[in-house]
Amino acid sequence: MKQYKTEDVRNVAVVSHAGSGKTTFCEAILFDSGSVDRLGKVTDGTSNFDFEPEEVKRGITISSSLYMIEWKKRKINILDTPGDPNFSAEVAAALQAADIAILAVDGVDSLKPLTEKVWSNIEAKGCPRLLVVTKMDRERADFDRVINDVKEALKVKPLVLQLPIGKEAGFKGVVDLLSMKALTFDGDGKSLSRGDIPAELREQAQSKREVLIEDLAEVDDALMERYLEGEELGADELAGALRKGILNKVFIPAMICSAVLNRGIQPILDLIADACPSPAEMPPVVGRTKTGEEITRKPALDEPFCAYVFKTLADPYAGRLTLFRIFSGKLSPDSNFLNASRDVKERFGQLLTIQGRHQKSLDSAQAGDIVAVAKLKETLTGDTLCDEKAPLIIEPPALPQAVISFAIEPKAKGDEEKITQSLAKLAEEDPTLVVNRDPQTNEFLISGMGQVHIEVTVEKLKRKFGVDVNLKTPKVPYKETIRGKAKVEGKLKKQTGGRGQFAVAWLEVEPLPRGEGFQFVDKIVGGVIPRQYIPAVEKGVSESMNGGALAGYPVIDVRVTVFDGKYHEVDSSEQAFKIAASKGFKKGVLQANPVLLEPIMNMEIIVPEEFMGDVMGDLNARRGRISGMDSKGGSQAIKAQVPMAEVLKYASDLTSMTSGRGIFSMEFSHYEEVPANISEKIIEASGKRAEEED
Ligand SMILES: Nc1nc2c(ncn2[C@@H]2O[C@H](COP(=O)(O)OP(=O)(O)OP(=O)(O)O)[C@@H](O)[C@H]2O)c(=O)[nH]1
Ligand SMILES: [Mg+2]
Repeated sequence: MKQYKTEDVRNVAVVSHAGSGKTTFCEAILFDSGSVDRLGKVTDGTSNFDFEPEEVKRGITISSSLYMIEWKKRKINILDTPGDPNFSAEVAAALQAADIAILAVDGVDSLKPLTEKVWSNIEAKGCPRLLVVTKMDRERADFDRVINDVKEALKVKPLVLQLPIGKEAGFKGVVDLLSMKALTFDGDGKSLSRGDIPAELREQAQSKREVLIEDLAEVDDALMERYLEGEELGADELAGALRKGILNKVFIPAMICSAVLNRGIQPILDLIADACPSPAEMPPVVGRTKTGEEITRKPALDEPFCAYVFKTLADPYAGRLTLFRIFSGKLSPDSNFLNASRDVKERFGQLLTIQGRHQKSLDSAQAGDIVAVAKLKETLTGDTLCDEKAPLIIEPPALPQAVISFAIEPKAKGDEEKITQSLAKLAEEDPTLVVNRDPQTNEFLISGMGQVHIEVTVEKLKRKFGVDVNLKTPKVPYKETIRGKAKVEGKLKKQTGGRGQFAVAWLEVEPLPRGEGFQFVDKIVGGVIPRQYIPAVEKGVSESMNGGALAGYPVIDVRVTVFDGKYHEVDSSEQAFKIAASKGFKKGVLQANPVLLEPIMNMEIIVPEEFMGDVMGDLNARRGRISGMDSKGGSQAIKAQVPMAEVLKYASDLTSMTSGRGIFSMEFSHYEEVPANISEKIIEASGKRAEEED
């Protein structure tokens, strides 16, 4: 394959909220650039980006896809990302590989709460960005409204480069305000004609151009001076100001298109090729040495090789495919390198370029490019690959916290092992998938970013690995503790022929502050319990803490003091003291006012204002305590603490409450007492309440 210079590469990630038209826009790019012969559609399964069966079935993007095209002799790597918040980690990962973010906003729906979330990802990355207003052919598509919303909600300055020609279904093309020409598209949209601006748009175009020129002049003091003196600025000067303004993020250039009709795509490609920065113009990548010192690598060929792995594909047959962005140096096939994040050496086989679901082999790759290799052994997403002699680690973006958990069990007995292995494979390509066994409930749990994430995981388990599983709401890991103190005698006395068993341990049980766990205090004096039996007493207590006296849940936050006891020369043993202590502890807990504790979660919920009342009322009904509210451009962020037992299915409940427009995040905060009426039901249901015995 042709080798491109770093200066001739452009890396763009198309990002936005769900369904804004990102994939369709990317399809039109493939078609216009001649990479494919037919315009791919997400609606009929012919998409070159959304090709996984789980994506086709739902008509949404789940996994980001890469496709390389050529436009004006430039190599443009396009990363199409999912908009669904279930897969938001894919967006952050794609932005790590890209230099330019294209925010695709639906011309009808404009911004949504989620667009702001995505925008904060772009801001965190700090890269140049473009605004593409999509679906201009739809009824009530309104470019001006989107521009105003972007200005207000995202606090950036849109740079309007175009005007639409024709409305809705009659959207024919655009007025290019820089060249003051009308660009119209015919037939399949590939043929573009340049002509005069239609008479009815001339006046509007003129006034918009004036604003545009002034905005561009602001990029450069010298240019501004000449502009203010009334001088005419040349096309080259304006183009230079546009490049500089994009690179320095002075504004966000705004363009329009209809991807379904394939209108307006080519001018956007021109802007990417002509005015957007190449990797060579990007600041050096920052990493750290093993000892934490900061080091940088310039995007140049004479720097040591370094690359960041932003994506892993795990195919059960073809094996692992590792996608990475090269930040410095160059690379040839069959070379060795260091995975600095894991401190292991790996060997590259064949270098590959990714074209949607297909791959092509590459002779070499260099700074600025996005490529892949197959069958690396140790390397996973988020790792840094580098020259052995010049190691550095690039910090991966923080992964979002899982918000939903399910207990998972095989439909067929004996598939447990296969489930564990297959889930581990899936977690390789999806770092937001968390798989673990709850030590308390002994359930096998999968946790993720939402209902859809978990459902997709289950479908992939079946499709890729042939394992069928059932999902169940997980059990809440309740705990038990005590509120009062008690002094009790733990006693074992058995005289049934032969050698007897005898031990007495007097214990004091008392509560500890929340989160302190377990303390054991030995206050035995005068050898009333011989030294060698004290560890057995502690063991007897700690083992019986695993199943409390109320409902069989683990007991936490207690101090147990052994302060007196009795023993027998012949009949006492370690075992006897262990049993005596265990009986004593259970009795002590029952006498010390035992209570049930439940996990409380910290939640942040973001919803459009219109759903505020419903969501707040619902939180109250779930015993939630609202701790803060913050309004951000049409949406409300609510912070609350809610018992875990009440939000096990919150992801799907919020979706139905807000027609899918709400998002939330949740993490464990602390344990708290369960209110008495609820506690009584849980204890009843457990059937494990202990009776006091002697
Ligand atoms: N009328 C019209 N519909 C469009 C256009 N672009 C996309 N659509 C439709 O909008 C819907 C969503 O399009 P996608 O391209 O899948 O949107 P997306 O942003 O990639 O969606 P996610 O990846 O799931 O976030 C589909 O039904 C498309 O056919 C357009 O330019 N005009
Ligand atoms: Mg998509």
